[in-house]
Amino acid sequence: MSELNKIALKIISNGKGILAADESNGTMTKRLEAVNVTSTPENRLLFRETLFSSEGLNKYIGGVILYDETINQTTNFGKSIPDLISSSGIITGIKVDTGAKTLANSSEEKITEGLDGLRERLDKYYELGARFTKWRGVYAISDKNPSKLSINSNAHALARYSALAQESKMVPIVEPEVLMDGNHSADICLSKTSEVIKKCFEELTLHKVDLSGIILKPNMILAGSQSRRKILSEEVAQKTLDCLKNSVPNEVPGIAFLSGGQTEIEATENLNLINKYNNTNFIMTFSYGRALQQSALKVWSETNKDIQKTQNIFKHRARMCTLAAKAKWSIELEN
Ligand code: 5MM
Repeated sequence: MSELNKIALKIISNGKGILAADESNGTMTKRLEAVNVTSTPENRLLFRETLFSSEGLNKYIGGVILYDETINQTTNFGKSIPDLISSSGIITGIKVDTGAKTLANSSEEKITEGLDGLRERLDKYYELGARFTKWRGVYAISDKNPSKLSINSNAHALARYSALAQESKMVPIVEPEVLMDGNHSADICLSKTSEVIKKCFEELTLHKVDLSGIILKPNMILAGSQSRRKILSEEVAQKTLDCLKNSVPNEVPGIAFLSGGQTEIEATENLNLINKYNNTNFIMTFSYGRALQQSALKVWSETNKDIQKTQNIFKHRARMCTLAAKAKWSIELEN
């Protein structure tokens, strides 16, 4: 078993998942302002520090993905954030892309940037304590998109990033996110997502990436958020499994889904059913941002930043997701 494979398994085994707390400052500002909190470095740190110091979090969370600002911050008790995370037995991860920019010659689409100087940045993050990394390619569905150009160029970037991350002894999370926005059907989402994931693995293979030392972070197969042809959770699970069975090589140890704008309960229920019907060798778990933090952020803002209440809500969500990753969740447990 390679070192990278061991790290990947440590992050996602036994129902554990990943907390995606890697919102860039722009996104975090939107999240904080939505609950009437001013987005300052201190407030961003305070909320995240509250989550990361929740007692017993390591029963549910195997890895936390940070943003560059956070990995360089020190808690109000004088501990560095990576030290706080590793002292509770959780592995520190870091988002290393620098964001999705307009793709030349396909102006409605995005290409994720961040390859220039990446090798040097990776070394710095390893020194700070990171042992896994994340890069997100983003694809929107419309009549003609995602185009071949965006599928090929984002897959190429994901592969070059992954090879560099592994060279620096860190596990790459490969995140090709086909967005929920739009009125497309679930079947269109299935065919586009399959095409995107297959191209990613073609490029990862070409770039000699060790597939046993990555984690795939895909979207689930859903109808577009403006579609009137919504499908039931059972179908979401079956279509998601069909997609992954046909597009992900067997060497990949695990798949950690993004929530992508689903509600907390939807993201939990769908993951539970995916695990109930899982007929693959892949570990199927979560790498949620909004579906782990939304209620906690609301309570934090409404209770004048009450640490205990915020941690209780957050740990409840993390526990529910862990139960879903073991196919042991039910709606009754929510109360
Ligand atoms: C946490 O949000 C990440 C994106 O942040 P920026 O857009 O600010 O760079 C995102 O990549 C996230 O990790 C995944 O999309 C999963 O988050 P959700 O909320 O979709 O589960």
